Amino acid sequence: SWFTECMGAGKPVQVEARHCLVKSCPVIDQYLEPSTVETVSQYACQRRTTMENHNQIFTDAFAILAENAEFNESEGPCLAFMRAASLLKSLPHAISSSKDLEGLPCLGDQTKAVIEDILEYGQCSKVQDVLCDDRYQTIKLFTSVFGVGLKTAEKWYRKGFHSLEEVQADNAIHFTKMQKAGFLYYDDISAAVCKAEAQAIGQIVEETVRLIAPDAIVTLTGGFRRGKECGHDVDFLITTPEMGKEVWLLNRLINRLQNQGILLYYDIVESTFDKTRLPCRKFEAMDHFQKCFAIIKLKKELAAGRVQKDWKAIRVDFVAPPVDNFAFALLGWTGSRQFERDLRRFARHERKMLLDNHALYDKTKKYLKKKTTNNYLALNDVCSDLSEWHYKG
Ligand code: DCT
Ligand code: MG
Repeated sequence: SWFTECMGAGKPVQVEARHCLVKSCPVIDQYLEPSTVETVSQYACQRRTTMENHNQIFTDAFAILAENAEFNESEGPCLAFMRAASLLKSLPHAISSSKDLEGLPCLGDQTKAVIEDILEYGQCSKVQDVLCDDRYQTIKLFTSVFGVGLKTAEKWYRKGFHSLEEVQADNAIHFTKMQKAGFLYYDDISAAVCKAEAQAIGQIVEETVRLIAPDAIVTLTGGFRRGKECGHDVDFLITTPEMGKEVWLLNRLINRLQNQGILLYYDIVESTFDKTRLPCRKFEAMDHFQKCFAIIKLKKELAAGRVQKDWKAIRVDFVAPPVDNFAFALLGWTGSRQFERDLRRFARHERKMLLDNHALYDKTKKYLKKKTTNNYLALNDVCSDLSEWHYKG
């Protein structure tokens, strides 16, 4: 009944219950095109996804297979598993038989076989094989160190190392400043950051920024903005109403945190923001804003769980976009990865536009939309149905 209600009277639509997403919401429905309500969209940005995952048994399996494919640099399979996981997370019910998969997008033979295995045996042998795989286990361990990417992890694995102790004991390895911090604070930063800890860090950042620039904008982003209960870091966007002052603000913030004695590590990545070289066409390319990857001390009283020392080390990312690009930076840094990927794909294929963390570009007009207001309008067009529910979900 909710479906006919939102489709309007006199327009009966036949759709099977298993393909409906969530209950009608007037705020959302006015933006949704009939086709997106009728079927499950292939785009994550067109699917209502809440924090309630009814298919965790499958999505956990896909996460492992995707990670393993990433470690093997098998881009196609990695993407396929991530897409399948994202799709299953949006379903308002648990998959209980292979019949439930009929008509769903983003599922190929391989992903369906995984689901069928789990339905039949409670687990998937492919996933079990990955979990027992020496290379997977070791690469996972090595890449869990802050500052260690796939290339470095592979190098260490090829040297025959299997533990962090073995790696650290090798005098021939030169560790970057980031990796040294990664090893030093490994126990703390490999533990999840919970919402209360993120909020406590947010308060410190907010208060410190206010002392520097009372009119500055500080926004918690990343997984915590999506409502996640825990994450691996805390992400912030900071900017000033005055264009160009944001870099100064970020530098001052870092100085102040350092003076407070709570900055354990920081790495400022200078802005390479060059409007003449936009749009950035590389799909997963990072943006060009000034940013800082940091590790901050959070007092024991504010940290969740058992902490041996007086403080817990927390990974924090700061990004400082110019205020004109703030909306796009916020959209890009809110995530999830799959949501961002699909939002860009949707903009490109369905709206003939290019979206990145800096702006939205109209491909048909072949120029960068100059006025920020235009960008905001265009952005609204692409993801009008997004702000109201995705981030609140
Ligand atoms: N992001 C992206 N593409 C990537 C990496 C990141 O679009 N390849 C965006 C989406 C999320 C945001 O940046 C912040 O990144 P993370 O902190 O890595 O992600 P998260 O969703 O906040 O996850 P976590 O809770 O583990 O921190
Ligand atoms: Mg994060």
